[in-house]
Amino acid sequence: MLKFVSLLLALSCCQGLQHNNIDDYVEAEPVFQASKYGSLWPLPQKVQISEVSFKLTSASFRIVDAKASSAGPSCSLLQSAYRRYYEYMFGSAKKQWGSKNNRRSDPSDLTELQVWITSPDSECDGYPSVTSDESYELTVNQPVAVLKAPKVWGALHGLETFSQLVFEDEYGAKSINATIINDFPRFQHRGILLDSSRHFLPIKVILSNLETMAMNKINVFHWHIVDEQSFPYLSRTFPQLSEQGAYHPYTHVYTPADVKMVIEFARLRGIRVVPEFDTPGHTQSWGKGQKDLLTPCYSGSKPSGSFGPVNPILNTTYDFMAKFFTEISTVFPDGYIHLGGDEVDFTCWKSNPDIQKFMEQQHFGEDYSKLESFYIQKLLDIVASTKKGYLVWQEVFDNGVKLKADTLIHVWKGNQEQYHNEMASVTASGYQTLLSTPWYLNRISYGQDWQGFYKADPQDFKGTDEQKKLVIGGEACLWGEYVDATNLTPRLWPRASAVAERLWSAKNVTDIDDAFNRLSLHRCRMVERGIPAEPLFSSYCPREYK
Ligand code: CP6
Repeated sequence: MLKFVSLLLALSCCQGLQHNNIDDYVEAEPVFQASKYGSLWPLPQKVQISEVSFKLTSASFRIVDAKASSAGPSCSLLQSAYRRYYEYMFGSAKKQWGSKNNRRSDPSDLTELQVWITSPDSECDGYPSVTSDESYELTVNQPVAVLKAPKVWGALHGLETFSQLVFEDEYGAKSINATIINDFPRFQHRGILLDSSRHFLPIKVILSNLETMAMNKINVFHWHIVDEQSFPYLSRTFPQLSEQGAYHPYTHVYTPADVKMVIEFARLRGIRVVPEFDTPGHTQSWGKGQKDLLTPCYSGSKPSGSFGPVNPILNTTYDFMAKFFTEISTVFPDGYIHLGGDEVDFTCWKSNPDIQKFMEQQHFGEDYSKLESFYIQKLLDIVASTKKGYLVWQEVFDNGVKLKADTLIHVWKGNQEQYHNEMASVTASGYQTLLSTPWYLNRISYGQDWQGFYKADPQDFKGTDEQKKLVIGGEACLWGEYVDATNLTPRLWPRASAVAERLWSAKNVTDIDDAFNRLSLHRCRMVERGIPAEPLFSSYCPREYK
């Protein structure tokens, strides 16, 4: 077996050797070769790495505000990020951090990273949004390294990149090469969906995955918080929803304080929290705590005792939704709410005589997708009145619901040809869109499936440049039927990292061998940072036995 190539050789080039791919795993001989980009992930837009290197020591190195920065010591978002990244680079060396004396240093050491927020409004106390400026410029040189960013959001990404440039030489000393990086995301919406309904996800699992999202420059946590199986969201307005609908009314719920904590933890890492409250389907758990919300199904002329989707023909349904989404719009600060609208099963609606009568009155004929649209349209009006934008699953568009022009259509269905067609027709209608179909991480198989995730490109469909611009990004989905706290993290990472690079880096970053080499190191770094990310292939990490 070939030896792991030392990170010191990160600058040597890498032609000729290739790792083995999925098709020859039987005789696979793992070969690791250093990328000239070291362990950078996702790859920045423009990178120049020189062969000149500097040493960093925990005793002498500091991350500080640049004098001209518009964010000073009062910006706790940045101050806590400095501490976080200092600890990632040097371990939790509490003694060194903050002690001004004992700063012995070699003249060739790099002693400072100055963080300079250049725009007058740093947005330090704000929330990230779909239009946030996430760009940054990083210059590592003597005597100091400088990280320039218009807003704190770019600075957070730049700190992560800086920490990825630091490597250990063969004696364990920290080093960094002189480097110039100019970076910004290819897509504004780079998300991960987690599902806390099929299995309850403890807060600490959610937080640790937000931390990992930041390491991958993922900026949206799509929180599929409730579904058929359980309703863990504790609503102040309707507490009976989780009292009756959660797996457990006290232990398996997200209290208002929990939700606040998730949102603030995410904000400090430049991550938006977009909640999904999926209706009218996927709502069995809602029915337990809210009488008459769901449609009673009939067996012949009698109610069967079971219930179907939300009952779209009662005024009480819309009164409930108005109150419920008014609460949601104040609890979640993001500009968008995901309203679901997927996979509505019409069987129960069809069986119910009151619904049949309503269908006749409305001249819907036998087309129950018209009834679904009737419901969704009323729901969209309710949510629009809370001043929020909304995302919906593709069925809502497919059914021809009249949508506000700024609605985001989330494409999740079909094979490659089908989702390409869907992206083409959604954008031809002028809507912005978001892709998930190729990134269902809940699907697992033997081998390096990350390569398939890596190769999918959200703009690879037939359409004009105008249409391509309407693609705002994508999301990796980890549906929860077979996932709970025991297996969530290794199932998500580093597979979601493949999606992260596709959504951040330039379109022409497609070298799968270079990606393998960088991703192997990035995965080892996640492991060193305490994240149990699964291996890509036969290999070992440089410091795994420490
Ligand atoms: N739950 C909800 C799900 C899925 C969807 N919506 C889903 C469908 C197919 C697969 C995985 C998940 N579990 N509410 C579809 C958007 Cl393969």
